[in-house]
Amino acid sequence: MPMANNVNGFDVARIRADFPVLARQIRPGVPLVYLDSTATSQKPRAVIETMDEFYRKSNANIHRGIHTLAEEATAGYEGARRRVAQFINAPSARQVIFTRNTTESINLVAFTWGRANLNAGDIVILTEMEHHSNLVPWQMLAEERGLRLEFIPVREDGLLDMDAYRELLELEPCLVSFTHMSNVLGTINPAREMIALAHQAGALALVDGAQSVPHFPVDVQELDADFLAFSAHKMCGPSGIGVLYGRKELLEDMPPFLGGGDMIKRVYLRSFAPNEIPHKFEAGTPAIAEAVGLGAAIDYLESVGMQAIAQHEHEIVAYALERLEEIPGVRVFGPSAEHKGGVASFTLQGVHPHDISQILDSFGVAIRAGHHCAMPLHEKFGLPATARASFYLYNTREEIDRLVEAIYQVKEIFG
Ligand code: C6P
Repeated sequence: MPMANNVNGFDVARIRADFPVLARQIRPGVPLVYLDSTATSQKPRAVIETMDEFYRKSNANIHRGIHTLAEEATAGYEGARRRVAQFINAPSARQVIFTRNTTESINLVAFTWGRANLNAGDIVILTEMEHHSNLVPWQMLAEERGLRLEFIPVREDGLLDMDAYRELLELEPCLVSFTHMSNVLGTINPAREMIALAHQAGALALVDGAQSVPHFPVDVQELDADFLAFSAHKMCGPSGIGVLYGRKELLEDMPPFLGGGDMIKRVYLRSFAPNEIPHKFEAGTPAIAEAVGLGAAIDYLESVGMQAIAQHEHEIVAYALERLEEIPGVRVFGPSAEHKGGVASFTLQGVHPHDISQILDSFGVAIRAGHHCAMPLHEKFGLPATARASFYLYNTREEIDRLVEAIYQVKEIFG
């Protein structure tokens, strides 16, 4: 088992030993420096082995069979749901819906709650720093329903303009949907305050937790969130499974999303009666082994301690900003480390981010380059793309040093 839940005793070497891929050499003598956890995290042995064991011992479909394997698979799947509920402090596991990912969770809200509740002229507030998955579903619904979308501006320093938000709330929106943490700027938005303000204005609040739930403690009751969406693959779990948390009354009133098996109570030739939550929103055979893997990922993260992870990432990003900013020609985007999670997006004068990424890869350093599915945000900063290094519990100061050395090599190659 990994280390103790103790900020001061954070033993990154021991954590790294839990992640087989981190021992990889990209080429002989060139060890991997994985700085792309915002795209997807690496997986600890505990998750890989739990899923392997599920397939070796208990694989069966859920909710359907009465044989031992079906009962074990169902217990694993529903146990994972309870584990997720505890992790985000949901009042009930019934409020945890398994989806494919954050994107599907947000689409589910837009196309069930949104279609049932929003009409021409209704206002949805988003922010300028949203990932496309919290923009496009609302644009699609706006087109269908004649909604009005408004955007909280991002200030030059990478923080949201809260005065502008207060003014937008005077328009009496129906929903405020925003990212808890930007995948480009790293900005951690004041979710609790934003939700309280939304509620005071009579609006519901959806939190895109794709980058928050994996990195620091998130408590849906403390936040008073109406909806929270996140993905397992960014939190040491497998791809193919995500979560939508919702307030019970809202979920109960919402129509189903997809139709098919498991989401029904009764089916007639011309009609059906939907199942109770959460099954109402889980049509067809779900990602069973992946749910079990997500449960193992949560066990792993909690054994390290979410607070300790947040503290470690804070130290790593502060060091990264300090080192990157000392490189002539490098410009780092987003707020100071105090308001930021483990993301450092930057440009290097005269070099396209794709070239940076490609050259860094030859030194074993994996970063992402592009618009990171946040084109409007890049446009706002007048950039087609940025290079992005992102950090998680397994990253070290030495890896930041390797990143910086590799950037100096890029500078040398480009003269
Ligand atoms: N951002 C990145 O490299 P999915 O793809 O559904 O698991 O997550 C979508 C998503 C939603 N919101 C935020 C804030 C995100 O960062 C992401 C995923 C990855 O930045 C992949 S584009």
